[in-house]
Amino acid sequence: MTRVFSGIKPTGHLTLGNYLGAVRRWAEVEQYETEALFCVVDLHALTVEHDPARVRRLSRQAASLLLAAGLDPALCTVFVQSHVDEHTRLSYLLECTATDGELRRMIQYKEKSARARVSGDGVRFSLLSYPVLMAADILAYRADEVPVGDDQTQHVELTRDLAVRFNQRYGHTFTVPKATRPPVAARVMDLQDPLSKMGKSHEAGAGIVYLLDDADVVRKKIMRAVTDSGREVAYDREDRPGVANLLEILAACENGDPGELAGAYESYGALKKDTAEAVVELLRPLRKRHAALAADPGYVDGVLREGAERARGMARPVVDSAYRAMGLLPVG
Ligand code: AQP
Repeated sequence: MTRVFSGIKPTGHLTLGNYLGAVRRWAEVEQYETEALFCVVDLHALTVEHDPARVRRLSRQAASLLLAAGLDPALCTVFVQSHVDEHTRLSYLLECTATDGELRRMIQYKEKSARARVSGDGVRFSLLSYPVLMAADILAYRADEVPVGDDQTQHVELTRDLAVRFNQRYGHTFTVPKATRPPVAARVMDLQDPLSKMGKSHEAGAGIVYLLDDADVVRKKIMRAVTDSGREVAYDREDRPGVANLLEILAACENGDPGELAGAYESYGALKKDTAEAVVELLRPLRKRHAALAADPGYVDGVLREGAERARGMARPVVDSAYRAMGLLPVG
């Protein structure tokens, strides 16, 4: 059976981008069709300025939202990265496999390190090495596929390169994984700045729809989305990014096609109204289940404990064999 691994960083409140680009597919497809592991990758949240109490709170909230989105612990493994030591054990071996040059080429590193420099925060070394930890997250489970939004494909490419290099140098140890993406909404854009990705760690603003926003807030944000100067509703990502973003969001909600949907609208106002209602309806059950789960943190903690145990059992032998392959002396 195909094995799947994917993760979400507790760097902010989960957004519509996270849901349409990743989590919805995990819940609707992957957990049924594959052997799937889904992880709150909390160590990745430490690569930038963070408040420890907030990271803790957001980690539990992210786990609750994954369950509220429909992940079923009887079908898949849901856990927190820092609960399974194998990720950091393997990360070091992969640091000894990766090169400084290939890490400095990562687009996210270039963007985030530039932002950190401008704001006067130092650039943490872990920001550079973060894609190696991500590679360890995936390779420790010998995952075949990594369902992600577009922004993560470069990191999955690096993971593939590291797996191939390690296998060639030290003997076959890792499965070489591939990224998979959703058919639409692989990159949901900020509603106020449709040239930038809707990101949960970005400064909170009117352009980001959070999964836990009230229905009226969602409506307001979508109705105020920046569109383009034209009037005709056309699906054109290059020239009409704002409208294209709305069409993609609507298409994702309705399992439709953005190009075909464009033909059904004569005004931006009508498109915004339908998109807002579609998003509100899509998120309604999730918000309801989340409210119930938030009232029962003991249940969520139990799921994470069992998930970590299962994950550890899967990762341990793989990481142990990587240690041996690289020449480390086993405990006598
Ligand atoms: N806007 C998006 N559209 C489609 N997919 C998205 N994903 C994230 N944003 C979008 C996908 O969601 C999964 C988890 O994402 P993440 O936690 O790694 O990234 P984030 O929400 O983008 O969080 P940050 O902290 O704001 O990340 P940076 O600043 O690194 O972009 C992934 O599968 C991702 O592709």
